[in-house]
Amino acid sequence: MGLLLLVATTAGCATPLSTLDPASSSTAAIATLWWVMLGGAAAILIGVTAAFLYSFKKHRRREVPEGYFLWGGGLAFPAVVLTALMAVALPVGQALLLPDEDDVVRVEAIGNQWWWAFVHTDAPQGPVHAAVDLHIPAGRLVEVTLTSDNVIHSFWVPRVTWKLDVVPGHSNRLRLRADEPGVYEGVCAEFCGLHHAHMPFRLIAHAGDGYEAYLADAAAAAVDADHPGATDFVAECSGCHSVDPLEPSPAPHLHRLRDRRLLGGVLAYEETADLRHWLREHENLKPGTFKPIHDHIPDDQLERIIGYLESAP
Ligand code: HEC
Ligand SMILES: [Cu+2]
Repeated sequence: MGLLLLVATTAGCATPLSTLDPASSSTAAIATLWWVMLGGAAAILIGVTAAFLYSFKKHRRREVPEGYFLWGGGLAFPAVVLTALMAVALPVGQALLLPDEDDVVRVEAIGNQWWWAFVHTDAPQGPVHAAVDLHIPAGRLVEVTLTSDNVIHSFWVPRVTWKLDVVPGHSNRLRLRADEPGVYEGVCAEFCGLHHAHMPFRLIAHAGDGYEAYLADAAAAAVDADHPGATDFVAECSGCHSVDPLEPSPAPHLHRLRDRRLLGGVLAYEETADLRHWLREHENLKPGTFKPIHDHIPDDQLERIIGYLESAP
């Protein structure tokens, strides 16, 4: 019965944010610890419930001496349980800190209100900037340096790594490794204001030399400067957004915008109409961000900008 209940409640656990569907050695260790704790807790629950029910029995053979409760229930029992738990948990904690290796890929993650910026600091052509999607090679050690210049965020990709706070004025370092190529969902795990829940990101782990190709592409992909929307973009948007991956951008980088699954972390981006909808309605879709309302931009100019952004390689 208990087993049935367990199966029923955990059957839905293979979701994109599930800690019970690990895709790395460190998250596998966390999942194991979780199962051990669940098993232990279930065993204790059964034991305590049985003792409780036994206490209702009318003709018990003898009274349980008080000392049993004090020394047994109060000291011996927790000592055994906590010692056992620690024996399991300590090695898990150790396993989370992946050892340093020579072959390490270094990236920076910057928490913003309310989106993530990423910098590939050791790209051959100089730092490559990106937003929302963090590309990495699968199977290799990645060291993420976490910083913020606003409030505290927390970087968490539940299937691949434990979470680590992103603290203003301080850099934290998190080592991670995705065992298999794939797209892994990430979230902010520390309340950071109004849109804390609206700053999802993706960890995209490439097979083979896909990561090197991504970096090379970023260098090669100069924006179509002849597009009629280019000057409009410069006039209205480039004060905050860049489309050149080789330069930093104070607001989300808009290079490869077409690859985004969501706009602003809130609106599904499937077709051009969605981008138009976001640019006209973002104050309703995600109120109170640091993005200005674009009401002063006439439709034809906005269309040119949209064409330019979607034309960018
Ligand atoms: C004053 C700075 C500023 C200007 C100017 C500005 N934006 Fe933004 N924009 C932002 C900020 C900040 C965000 C992130 C909002 C958030 O999600 O919290 C953003 C988000 C976006 C996004 C969503 C990006 C993503 O990662 O989902 C798009 C697309 C965008 N802006 C396009 C434009 C266009 C096109 C223009 C010019 C018409 C423009 N922006 C002008 C600040 C600006
Ligand atoms: Cu946050």
